[in-house]
Amino acid sequence: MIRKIIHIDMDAFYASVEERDNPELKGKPVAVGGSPTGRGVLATANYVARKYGLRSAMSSAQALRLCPKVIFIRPRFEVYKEASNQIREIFEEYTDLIQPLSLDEAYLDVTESKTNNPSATLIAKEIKQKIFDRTQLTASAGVSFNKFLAKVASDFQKPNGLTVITPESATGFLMKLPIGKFHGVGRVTKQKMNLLGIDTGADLIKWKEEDLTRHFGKAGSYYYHIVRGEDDREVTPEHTRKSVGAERTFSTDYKEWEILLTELKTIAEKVSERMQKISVKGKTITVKVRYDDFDTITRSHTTPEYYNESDFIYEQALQLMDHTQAGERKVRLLGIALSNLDNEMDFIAPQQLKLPFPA
Ligand code: DCP
Ligand code: MG
Repeated sequence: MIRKIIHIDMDAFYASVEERDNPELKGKPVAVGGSPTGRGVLATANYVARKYGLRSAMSSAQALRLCPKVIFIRPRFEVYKEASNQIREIFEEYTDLIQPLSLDEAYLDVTESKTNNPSATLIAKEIKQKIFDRTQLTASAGVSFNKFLAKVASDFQKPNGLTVITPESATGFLMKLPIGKFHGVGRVTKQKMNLLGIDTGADLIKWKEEDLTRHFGKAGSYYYHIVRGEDDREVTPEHTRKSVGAERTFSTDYKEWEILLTELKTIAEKVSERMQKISVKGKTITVKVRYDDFDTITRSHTTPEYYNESDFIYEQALQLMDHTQAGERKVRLLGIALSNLDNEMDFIAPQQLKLPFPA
């Protein structure tokens, strides 16, 4: 069966959000990232700044040399995250098969869409329109029958583009495509390919798989298939963990306050350890108490800041214990969970958020 895959990628994402929120920036070169006086790097640059050669991951100092008029802006991740959540909600109107790659980019499998719209192209158009209506930001979309082609397509007519690659047009499209535009061919590989005389898909397709693997290892095999438009990777929705918790059922029911607090402390430590292991913090803490008659209650509290430190978890849990009847009634189970986690996009390509932004 032929699949229908859409790849959506926001245009100059961080920079576009900054322009939207500060119209004075429109038409001017804008870079989002660290300071040019420190060791800052660019997260991204708007399209005006790109004309001067400014690019993601370039040092801010170099950006300033290339474009002395560039306006530097500190990233505001909370705001980008908010926009990211908004586009995610739009995707969810069409499918549950959503695989985000970063805050601004996702694959959607709409082979069977929730709206029963048989045209992936029309869905992509609608999504772009809704994104613009709700966020005042533009996205580019690629529509095709596999992930590789959808991704290449979304990049093809940026910004605000919509490119469709059908099974009939795929070969023609790929033969003309410059080798650097093949997703997965980075700068270094591109140079190496150029030296081997591979400048376009038409050059690449002449190579035998074994020769490509000889030069490029395992990736050679990948190149062999993508230039033929072959990619059967599925859109795998990543489920985000919603909470981290721990609980203990006691061998005997306790009424003694000190014992209960000691147990609470142990549980807080366990929760903290689990959270730190997967590097998440949470804002909402919930304490669960089951009394000896199996009556079970929960008490929650939300703080403005994210945390995962054991002492703080214990402190918060302790306050919630005051709102229970633990101690007056015997307790058979105690639990603590933290939700409202800061990991909603935890699975995104790590290079996208790892860049240092000196304070
Ligand atoms: N980003 C980052 N560091 C990088 C690359 C990207 O912090 N090395 C951030 C800033 C970008 C966002 O992720 O705005 C999305 O990355 P993209 O690669 O999609 O780049 P843009 O959306 O900025 O531009 P484009 O229009 O090319 O997609
Ligand atoms: Mg983008």
